[in-house]
Amino acid sequence: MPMVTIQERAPVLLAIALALAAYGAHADERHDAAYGRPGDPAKASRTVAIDMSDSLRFTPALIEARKGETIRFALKNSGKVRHEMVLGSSKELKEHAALMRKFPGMEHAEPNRRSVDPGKTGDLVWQFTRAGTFDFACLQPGHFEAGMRGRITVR
Ligand SMILES: [Cu+2]
Repeated sequence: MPMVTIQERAPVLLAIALALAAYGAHADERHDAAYGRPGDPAKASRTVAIDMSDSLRFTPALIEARKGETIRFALKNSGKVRHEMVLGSSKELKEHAALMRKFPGMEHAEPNRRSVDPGKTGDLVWQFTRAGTFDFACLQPGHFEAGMRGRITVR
């Protein structure tokens, strides 16, 4: 009976582990420094409703925030496939999208990410601690590349 041994799989597992480690290092840095941190839902100063659709767009795709503000993003998936909101810099999101394309099954929970099943709703609460321009995107395979992204300007 043919069997796949752990030795045969090792290079693939190692590649995934390295990719995740590299991404994790970015993620830690980002959560503390780059654009803010996971927000306390009780401290959200306002709610921004965002629709995610199978036309692979966020509505709205441009959001403005004030430095220090905690926003509750009320996400609605009005499509028939899964969508998600992932916050990050455009460079990080691009790298992460490439990883998702390579390893489509690779979904992991992160505080800057909220996946929503078709027809469902979900919240992502974030505190924007720095001024600047940041991005968000859907990293379901192919969605980022099709233009499912948006921008947040923090003043
Ligand atoms: Cu999507």
